[in-house]
Amino acid sequence: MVETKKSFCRFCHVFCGIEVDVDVDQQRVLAVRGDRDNPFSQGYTCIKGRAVPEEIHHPERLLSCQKRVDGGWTGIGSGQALNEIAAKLLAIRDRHGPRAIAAYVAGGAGFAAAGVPLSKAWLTAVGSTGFYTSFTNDCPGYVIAAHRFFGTAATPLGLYAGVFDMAHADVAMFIGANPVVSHRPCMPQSNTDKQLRDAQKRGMKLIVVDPRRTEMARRADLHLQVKPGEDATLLAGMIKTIIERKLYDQAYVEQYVSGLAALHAAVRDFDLEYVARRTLVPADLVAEGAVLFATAKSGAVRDGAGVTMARHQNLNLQLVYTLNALCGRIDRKGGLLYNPGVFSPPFPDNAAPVELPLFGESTARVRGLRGMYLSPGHMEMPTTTIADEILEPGENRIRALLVHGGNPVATFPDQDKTVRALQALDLLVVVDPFMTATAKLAHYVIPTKHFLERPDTTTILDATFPFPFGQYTPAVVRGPGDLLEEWEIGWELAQRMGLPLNIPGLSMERKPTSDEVLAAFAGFGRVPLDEVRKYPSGHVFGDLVVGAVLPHAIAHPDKKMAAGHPEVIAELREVRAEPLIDGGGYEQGETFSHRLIAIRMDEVYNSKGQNLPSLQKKHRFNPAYMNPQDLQNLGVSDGQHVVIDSGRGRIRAIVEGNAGVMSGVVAMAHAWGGELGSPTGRLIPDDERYDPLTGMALLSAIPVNVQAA
Ligand SMILES: Nc1nc2c(c(=O)[nH]1)N[C@H]1C(S)=C(S)[C@@H](COP(=O)(O)OP(=O)(O)OC[C@H]3O[C@@H](n4cnc5c(=O)[nH]c(N)nc54)[C@H](O)[C@@H]3O)O[C@H]1N2
Ligand SMILES: Nc1nc2c(c(=O)[nH]1)N[C@H]1C(S)=C(S)[C@@H](COP(=O)(O)OP(=O)(O)OC[C@H]3O[C@@H](n4cnc5c(=O)[nH]c(N)nc54)[C@H](O)[C@@H]3O)O[C@H]1N2
Ligand code: SF4
Ligand SMILES: [Mo]
Repeated sequence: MVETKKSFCRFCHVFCGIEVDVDVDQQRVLAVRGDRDNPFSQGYTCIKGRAVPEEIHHPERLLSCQKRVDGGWTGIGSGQALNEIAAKLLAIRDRHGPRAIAAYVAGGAGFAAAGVPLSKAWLTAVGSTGFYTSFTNDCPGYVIAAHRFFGTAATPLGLYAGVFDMAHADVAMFIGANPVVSHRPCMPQSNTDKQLRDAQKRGMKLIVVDPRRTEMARRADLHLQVKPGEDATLLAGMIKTIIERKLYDQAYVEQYVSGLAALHAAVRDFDLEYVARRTLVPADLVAEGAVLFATAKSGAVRDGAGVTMARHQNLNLQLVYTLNALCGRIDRKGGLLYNPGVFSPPFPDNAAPVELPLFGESTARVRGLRGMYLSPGHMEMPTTTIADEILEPGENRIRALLVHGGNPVATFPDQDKTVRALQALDLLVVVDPFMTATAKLAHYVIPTKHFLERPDTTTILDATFPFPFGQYTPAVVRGPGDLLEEWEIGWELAQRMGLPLNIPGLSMERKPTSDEVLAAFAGFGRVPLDEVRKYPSGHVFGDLVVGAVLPHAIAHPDKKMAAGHPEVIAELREVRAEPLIDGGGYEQGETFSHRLIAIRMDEVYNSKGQNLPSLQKKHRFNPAYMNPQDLQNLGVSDGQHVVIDSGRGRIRAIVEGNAGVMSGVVAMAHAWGGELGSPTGRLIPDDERYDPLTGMALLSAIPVNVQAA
């Protein structure tokens, strides 16, 4: 018998509403399609979501825990695996102390409401601060920029400075973000293409800043094809134009923004001829972009990986916040708004924000890096230091690592070092449904239930939806064997190690049900979980709020957003003092031919999806997209190999000509390699060209030389 059940997709961070056809006798998922009754995604799914039946019933999906014995794998029960792991962890802690145990928790665990918090709570109970996530390998610059600009990273607007109220915007500018493919949060994230088209039909102007003429750039009113890594210069030029032509919102700035004079002094030298020579965007287009953005009645700039991963990433984000603030777009209709959420605790009227130190008390043993606070009580250590923290001898060396829903071999910089480090561990436990490149190095691999096999809520994305939206889903099918859910990893390890978890509403006396765990995490919200459960397709519980956070939610004593923060001014001057270099290099004497930029592919999510047949139809590898003229100069054509060399690593890649990629640029997705594709992580060192505050590696706009293979 076939039944159709409502749920939401958790293949990626978007959570589109889905209808799932299930053969209830066989407990098989037959098809997944968009749920038109879901008010958030309105029937939209992408090709990855529709491929979920292939993922859940994949022949290579692990259906039992795997233990490495004599170089091979033996299937064991999950209870047995956890017993053995807990005993080993206790022994390591007794011998070497709690910091010898660390956890890297990433996307695979992150899309379950209680996955990350339970693993974090377990590690805290262990007594270790060695908590790492993909965030510090992706966009830690937000924490720095928010701290400088708002005075706290715990702003009620969140690190993205609010949700884009695009439905009421007259202009949208995307810099280094490609939400049509990536569905980046707060942009808005589901059905982005249609929402953009609808807004454009209504008259909204679209500006895209990207070294590639992406599909979105092609239908933009203005495409600024910037040289990768030069965004700070471009933004400085736009800000200079807006200040000097007095196009900013003077009343708003007077009331809510400080440091305008210092900012102006720092951008004064970015005259548009200089900006054009450096960014390769013609001066008149830089001015046109500034005028178009500033003179619209409402709108926002949204940023993405192109600026959070390239050079001057903290400054880039600060300048994006600044551009929004100068034009009066934060906390204003059609701009960036506060989403009170559904499962989040409400931010009371006129409340002061939570003060939050930037750095935590815990330090890395390398490069002088420190833990950062993302929110109160939540500190993360820089992920780019994990490999060294394992390899460096001495006290507090990491000896046991839990990798929960992540794939370090595919996604960390310096792949060789990452592999060496993982091999040097006394205990590597990988929680993953597949035998990934990382899992292959583990002592234990613990597969978990598929997302359609567990109940869940939209709690983790609460404040990123385009309106306060909430959904609960029951499990759609039963999971096979004795597989655990994401939250059970932390709970079971804590229980076996005799450690209490500090989570209000959860006791260690009796194992809670999944629904009880979900209720505990929803318990502080504006809307009770039982209310949310009444709506199988999810529900919108009110609107985004205009005028909710300014000025009281700014933590600076003057209650103003700091556009002239001294560290920002200093970095702007540094940028201005940098030499103008032709080609890919940054420094005098560097002779790199290209810059390699990070892009996302439609058909995969980082390393996920590469093994699904319908997604493999598009590509079985990650092409190196290059301008056809560049390919001709190299004497190679589509499908042929090039060698890409960063000076620190080299990879072979298969080229594909694309006239939309600007000359001098190689565009590639990451997380490929092994049997399929080219691992760009091999080109990227973790100890050179990294951000000195966050340790973030240079993941985009990387100087490289390209040659025919
Ligand atoms: N389909 C799919 N979706 C994904 C993912 C995936 O792998 N596949 N990954 C997810 C993850 S983990 C993340 S963090 C998000 C990222 O989501 P986004 O932030 O939207 O990132 P991208 O889609 O890579 O778009 C970044 C754009 O920046 C451009 N770019 C690169 N370097 C520069 C630069 O120096 N300057 C400027 N101005 N632009 C530059 C690229 O050409 C690209 O078009 O996507 C998420 N969504
Ligand atoms: N060179 C380079 N490196 C990069 C980037 C780049 O652009 N260039 N981007 C960076 C960014 S933005 C990010 S976010 C990181 C991503 O880094 P990671 O999050 O480490 O990478 P993913 O490939 O998303 O890993 C997800 C893992 O979760 C597993 N998984 C899938 N479903 C489940 C589940 O239900 N439960 C569990 N437990 N696991 C599951 C998948 O099999 C996969 O192994 O990579 C970063 N690295
Ligand atoms: S964008 Fe695609 S993969 Fe992500 S939640 Fe929606 S349907 Fe699933
Ligand atoms: Mo990411």
